[in-house]
Amino acid sequence: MTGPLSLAPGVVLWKTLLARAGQESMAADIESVIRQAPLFTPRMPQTLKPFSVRMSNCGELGWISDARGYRYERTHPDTGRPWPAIPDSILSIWRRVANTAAQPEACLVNFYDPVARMGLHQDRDEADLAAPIVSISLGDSGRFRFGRSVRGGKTQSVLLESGDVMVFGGPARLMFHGVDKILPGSSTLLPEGGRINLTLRRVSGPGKQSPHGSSGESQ
Ligand code: MD6
Ligand code: FE
Repeated sequence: MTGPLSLAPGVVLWKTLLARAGQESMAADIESVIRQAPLFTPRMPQTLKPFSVRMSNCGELGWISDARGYRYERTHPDTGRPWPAIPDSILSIWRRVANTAAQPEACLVNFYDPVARMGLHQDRDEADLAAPIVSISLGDSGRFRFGRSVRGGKTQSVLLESGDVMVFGGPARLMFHGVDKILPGSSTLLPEGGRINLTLRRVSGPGKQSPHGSSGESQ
């Protein structure tokens, strides 16, 4: 761990915040999440083109994308079951770096095989843009590109390696970003290879309580 590096206003990178043992126990926790909530293939709402990244979620709310659009749902699109709880190993990273008393409501699990990538996008399906997004990387390294708050602005890229944690908040909260490339074989953490990225988010508006199974007053 080399302490927080400020990459741009609102973008902070904690290199190897998780040492190998912490990465291993978090990978085991994610494996258990995926056993309960299997990876699904999201599709672009208009074209129905499948994403190359497969996804799952834990937490009260999970992000999905299909013909009905991008949105948060309380249940898995294939199994219909509620998402599993966010494991403590992941919550404790949020508490260390998010700098807010609020708890995350959603944890999106992205799984990249060696040829998967994620196009430039903004994360703006959340009503609460005051809270940061905390991103945790496990397994193979990924080249993460981020840039200005408008499409077409200048971008820079950074290699996200296993155990790295990035915080995206404040002026960076609506910045365009994506993953250009996975570096196969760059980590021995995941036996089958690939990269896992976790993004922890607040979803409902600031000041609202977590919905906790009530009738969904958020948004
Ligand atoms: C990834 N990350 O690293 C994709 N979004 O695989 C994201 O899309 C992301 O890292 C919002 C904030 C931080 C992120
Ligand atoms: Fe994103």
